[in-house]
Amino acid sequence: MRFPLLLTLQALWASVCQTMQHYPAAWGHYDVCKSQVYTDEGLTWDYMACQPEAMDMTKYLKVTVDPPNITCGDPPETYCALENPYMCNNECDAQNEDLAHPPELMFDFEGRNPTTFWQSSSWKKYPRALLVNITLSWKKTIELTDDIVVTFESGRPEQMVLEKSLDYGKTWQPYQFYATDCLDAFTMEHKTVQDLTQHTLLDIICTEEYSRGYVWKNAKTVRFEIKDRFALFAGPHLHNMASLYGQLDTTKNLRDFFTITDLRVRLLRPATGATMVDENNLSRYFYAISDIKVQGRCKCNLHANSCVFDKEKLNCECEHNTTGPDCGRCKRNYQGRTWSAGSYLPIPKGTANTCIPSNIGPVTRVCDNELLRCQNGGVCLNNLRCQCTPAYTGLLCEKPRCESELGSCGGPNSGQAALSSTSLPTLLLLGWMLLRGASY
Ligand SMILES: *[C@@H]1O[C@H](CO)[C@@H](O)[C@H](O)[C@H]1NC(C)=O
Ligand SMILES: *[C@@H]1O[C@H](CO)[C@@H](O)[C@H](O)[C@H]1NC(C)=O
Ligand SMILES: *[C@@H]1O[C@H](CO)[C@@H](O)[C@H](O)[C@H]1NC(C)=O
Ligand SMILES: *[C@@H]1O[C@H](CO)[C@@H](O)[C@H](O)[C@H]1NC(C)=O
Ligand SMILES: [Ca+2]
Repeated sequence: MRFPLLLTLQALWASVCQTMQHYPAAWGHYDVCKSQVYTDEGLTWDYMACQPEAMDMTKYLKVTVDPPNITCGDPPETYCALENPYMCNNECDAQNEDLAHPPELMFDFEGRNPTTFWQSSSWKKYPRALLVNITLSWKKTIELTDDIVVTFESGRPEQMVLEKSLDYGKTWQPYQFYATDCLDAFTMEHKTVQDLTQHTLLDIICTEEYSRGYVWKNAKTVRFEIKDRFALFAGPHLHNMASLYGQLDTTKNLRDFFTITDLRVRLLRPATGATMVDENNLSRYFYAISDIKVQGRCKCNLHANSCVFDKEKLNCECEHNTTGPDCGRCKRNYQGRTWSAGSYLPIPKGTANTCIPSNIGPVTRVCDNELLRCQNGGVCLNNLRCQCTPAYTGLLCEKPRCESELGSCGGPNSGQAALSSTSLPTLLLLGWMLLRGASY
């Protein structure tokens, strides 16, 4: 009874595949790399462009705070409220777990109150700037899929820059500037993401939207708006992701804009809540961050639909016979053509651009009728081997048979002539074999 069951399952699977093809919208998220389909030749694999699910990327990062001893609590310190210098009940002590504010608290689970947060030491060295860098590193290329949101526990900083790196922290580019006064802080005009168009989407702007108004105690977040930028192509509710994917496919700059390996929050000036800094009570000025949100997916060049965290590092689980952390090259023995990324086009299945085995394609011919010609009357059979006349041997019939049976040859000139007339193709063949050997 097993046999009919198997057949039924196969029929079911095939009909599932067919159904999926009839409703492309339902699976237009590029979440399968291949599926089995019935064709005239029977059951075969159909390969598609694919990508991992978007996920909470803060679980996989390493955080570094610079300068190293800027986190509060060593030595212990008491802070006053920004709004009220007499309200000084915020204590920080690195030695006491209940009073410590280490960097990890920016990424822990935020349940109900009270919030947990990282805090810097206070602005004791005023008027020297209080500069802090918070660097998030993934050791993996990732693509952002949602807004970056930084939630401040105290006032939002008066000046900060969000930066990104695409080369594991070697070089940095600004993503967005934030200030209470953009002109004064960065000699830039104030803009918001709403001022951007499809043509200016890659512009780096300075915004005052997230720095002003410490009076509203609930305004605690600073954003880098990914979704508003996506919406310029995909429409207000991102209902037309196909349009965005089409753009991403054809515009490398756009793709790279949303791609990072590291992020850096550069805190340049804390909230002061007034035009004048109260020099008599600098315990009111510091940075405190309760949460940072980063949503994204591993960049796998559309060759993987999952990404695993192993040995402290994210890695794509590559399909389509690709390999590497980002599926950025073809596997050994699958270098039949040069590697290329998968493509979102045509929507919704995309193109897998799989790597193909090295031993198919024109380069693997042993003989043909142009360059690799069989010598001395040999005949090329199916490009696979030369059928030599009785007097000759070798891959291209280039060797007189008598060479192996020393001394039994005719004149010394006959061998010589045969050798020189065949040397070019033989060398080509030899070189080709060496190259192939090296690529294995
Ligand atoms: C913060 O990073 C920037 C480069 O992104 C660097 O120039 C600056 O010196 C760093 N500041 C600190 C306090 O480490
Ligand atoms: C941090 O360490 C440096 C040198 O190691 C020192 O100059 C600086 O005063 C320290 N800062 C704090 C806030 O302890
Ligand atoms: C200033 O800070 C200290 C703690 O450093 C606090 O005891 C004092 O009440 C604060 N306020 C004023 C107005 O001095
Ligand atoms: C990769 O190679 C294996 C072994 O030849 C093959 O079974 C598989 O279908 C290939 N996958 C793709 C996507 O070409
Ligand atoms: Ca927290």
